[in-house]
Amino acid sequence: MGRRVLLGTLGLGALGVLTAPALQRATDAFLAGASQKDPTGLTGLLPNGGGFRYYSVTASVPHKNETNYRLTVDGLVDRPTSYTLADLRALPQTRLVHDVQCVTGWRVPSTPFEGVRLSHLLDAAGVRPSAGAIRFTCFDGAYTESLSLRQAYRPDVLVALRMQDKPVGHNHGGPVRLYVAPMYFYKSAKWLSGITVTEDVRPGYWEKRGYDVDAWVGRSNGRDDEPTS
Ligand SMILES: Nc1nc2c(c(=O)[nH]1)N[C@H]1C(S)=C(S)[C@@H](COP(=O)(O)O)O[C@H]1N2
Ligand SMILES: [Mo]
Repeated sequence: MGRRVLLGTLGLGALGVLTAPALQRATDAFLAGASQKDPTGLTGLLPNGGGFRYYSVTASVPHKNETNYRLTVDGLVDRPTSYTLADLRALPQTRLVHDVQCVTGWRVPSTPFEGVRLSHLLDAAGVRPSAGAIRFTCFDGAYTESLSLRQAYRPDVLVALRMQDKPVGHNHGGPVRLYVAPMYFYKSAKWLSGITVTEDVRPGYWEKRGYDVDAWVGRSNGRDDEPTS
C-alpha cells in the first residue's frame, strides 16, 4: 500500500469514529451560542422545532441513555434513592397538556408532557419534617433550579420522560427533564439528574441572575402573560 493510500484509509477510519459525537458537540455548541445572543428570534428556526428555542447554559452536554442515566433523590429524606429510566417508566405516569411560556416572550400552545409526578418520588423517599424546599441539579454540570416543598407537591409538576408524545430528546433535556406547568419554562430543568430535599429554597441558575424564584406565569418577572396551568 502506498503512503498516500494508507494515510487516506486511516483518515477515513478516524473520521468514521469521530464524526457522530464531534458533529453533535459542534451542533450543541452552535445552538447554545446562537440562542444566547438572539435579539432577532432567528434561533426559533433552528432545531427544537415546533416553536421551541434551544437553550443551554453550557457549550456541550453529555448524552445519557438507558444504560448510564440515573436520577438520584437525596437530602432530607429517610430513603435516598437512585432511579434508572426503566425504574421511572415502571411508576405511574401522568400526561398533562398546557401551553409553554418562556420568560423571554415565546409561547408554544398545548404541549403534552408525560412522566412521574414529583410528589410520587418525594413520598417514596420519605421527606423529613425539617424539609422546606427542593434543589434540582442537571448532568450538564451547571444548571440548577428550585421549588418550595409546597410547589413541588403540586399535581402539575412532573419528572417528564415524554414531551410532544415522544421520549424527551437530547436537545429538549432528555432523557429526563423537570416540567413545572404553571411556571415560566426556566423552571423546567433539562437533563435532570438530582433531586435534593433541602431546608430552604436555594435560588437556581437564572434566579441568581435576576429571574424570580416564584416563577408563576403571568404573576412574576414583571410580565402579564395568560397563566399556563
Ligand atoms: N439544564 C438546563 N435546563 C434548562 C435551561 C438550560 O439552559 N439548561 N434553560 C431553561 C429555559 S430558560 C427554557 S426556556 C427551557 C427551554 O427548553 P427547550 O430547550 O426544550 O426549548 O429550558 C429551561 N431548562
Ligand atoms: Mo426561557
